Amino acid sequence: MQPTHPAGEQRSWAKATGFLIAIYLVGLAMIAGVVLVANKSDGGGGASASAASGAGATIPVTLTEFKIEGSLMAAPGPITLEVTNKGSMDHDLSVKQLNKTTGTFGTGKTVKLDLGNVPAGEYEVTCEVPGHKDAGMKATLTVKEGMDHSAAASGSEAASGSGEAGGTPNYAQMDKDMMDSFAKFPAKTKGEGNQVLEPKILPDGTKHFELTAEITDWEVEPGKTVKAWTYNGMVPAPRIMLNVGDKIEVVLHNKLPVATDIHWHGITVPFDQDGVAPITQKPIEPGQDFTYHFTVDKPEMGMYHPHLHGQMTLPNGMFGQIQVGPTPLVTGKTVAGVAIPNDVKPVMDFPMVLNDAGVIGFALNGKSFPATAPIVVKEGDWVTMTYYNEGLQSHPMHLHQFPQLVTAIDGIALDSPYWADTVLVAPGQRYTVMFNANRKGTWVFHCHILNHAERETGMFGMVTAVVVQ
Ligand SMILES: [Cu+2]
Repeated sequence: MQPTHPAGEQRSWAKATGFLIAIYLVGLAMIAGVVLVANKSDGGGGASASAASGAGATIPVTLTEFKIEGSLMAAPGPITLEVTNKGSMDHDLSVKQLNKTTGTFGTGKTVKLDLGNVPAGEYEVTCEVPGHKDAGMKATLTVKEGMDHSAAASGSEAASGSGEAGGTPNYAQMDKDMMDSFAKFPAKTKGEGNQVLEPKILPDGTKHFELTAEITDWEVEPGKTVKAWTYNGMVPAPRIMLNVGDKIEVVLHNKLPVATDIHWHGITVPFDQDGVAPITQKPIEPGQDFTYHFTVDKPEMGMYHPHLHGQMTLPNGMFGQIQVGPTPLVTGKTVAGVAIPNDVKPVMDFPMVLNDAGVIGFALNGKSFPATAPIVVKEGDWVTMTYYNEGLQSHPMHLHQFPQLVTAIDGIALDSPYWADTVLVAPGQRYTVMFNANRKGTWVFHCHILNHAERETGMFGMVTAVVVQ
């Protein structure tokens, strides 16, 4: 027997629920009211609270990676910016000349920024999260007699025509932009990261490496050159490839404007070489040199980067690969019914360094699609590769059609390797995989968090392809 509820009981339940929701909404409205009043009263810079009410412009502004969009023009008088973060990371909106900022806020949120009574003039509008302004998050607010922002076509870069700041997307334009973005791949680009760093061999056999930390121009994709924070002027930094038993020294020249250090992430080193200022060493001040020296005595897949100011320096480009011994490989084994031949000889062994923030933004090996390098092989070839996630987010890396055999995690070879078509790599992790490119075609290879790979103006960021000839 099924227990049944009389219809009347259900209705009263619905009524009660409706009542509770109503109370909840009233509560929310009250809280929102309090917040608005609080915002008005903390104006600080001489704007009168009453000026913000009544006539005056309210301009919708959208923040994304890395753009500020909106019709940034108005007549002199009270101006409020209604700022929405449509990006995938935290941003702020600041008008420094007016001493106003929203403060940092997260994805999906809208914050009202009351600029007060604004006289005629041009005002720079920026995101002050380190690196974001340089990456493109700046625009100009034009305040001029006779200006009406609602009548103006576009403020900064609403040129994509998608109506990001309100209105209907231009779908035909989106289709065209998408096709255009594919057509540009692979784009010719200046600068190549991950180049192997050759050591000088000292008389006692020590391998001597030199690294210079400095800010240099870096082309992330054609048309987007940023002030990257680099080792030896490249993103990712030079690869340091070692044999088990190597004794090494690495001299770091600090030409950055801040103190730094180098942490050998995933590499076994003595305490005073771990590169964690001020715990294991003194910070390396601007203009100073420091020499690390240690012996590597087992196979490891590591990466190196500053520990000091890591949240700024890593996203801006300071990361590289350091490897001891050969890349883990599985041969002569059957995994989930698939036999791996005894004589597998990968034609390619490459690092795929992931990044998602700072001036570099969403990128594979320091480049954003269409400037990412395709992996070009012949039908039947085996490939090994290792993901190094130096970013701030996890990335599910999806290779079309060719299952990836995960052979090692964080450089530790697995007793039970496994197949996956999407490999989730968290920040700080390294996943080593191998795959058999056994069918011809141009197979797409991308992060499957879709806004890391695509935006309304087409493909970008963490996308490349395996081209099998
Ligand atoms: Cu991603």
